[in-house]
Amino acid sequence: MNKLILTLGFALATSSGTTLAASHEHHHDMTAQQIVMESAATHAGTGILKVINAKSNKVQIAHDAIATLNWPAMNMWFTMRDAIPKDLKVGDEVHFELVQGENNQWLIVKIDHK
Ligand SMILES: [Cu+2]
Repeated sequence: MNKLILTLGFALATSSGTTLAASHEHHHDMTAQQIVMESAATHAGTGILKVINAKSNKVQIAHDAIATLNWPAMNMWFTMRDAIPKDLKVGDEVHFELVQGENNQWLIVKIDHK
């Protein structure tokens, strides 16, 4: 969560009223807490692990509906930000957390047994 820490650091550094970069001016009236919430944008989901592809570090999950994303239940591939936990196996019920990474790709940043 380096990005999160950097963003929060930026908010604290700029809240003292010194120079504010033009590209960040829309954050000017936000509290540090609001900036953290916006930049985190983590979505939680649950589902069943269908396929594990260790080589590409991807998993396919039959996920339940994710209300915060307006997603219906579906079968979907996700890239793991970190290594796939070794204790997970196909058929397991899982809960996970998603963030949108670069190239708008959805990354699982946390996954565990439900
Ligand atoms: Cu989906």
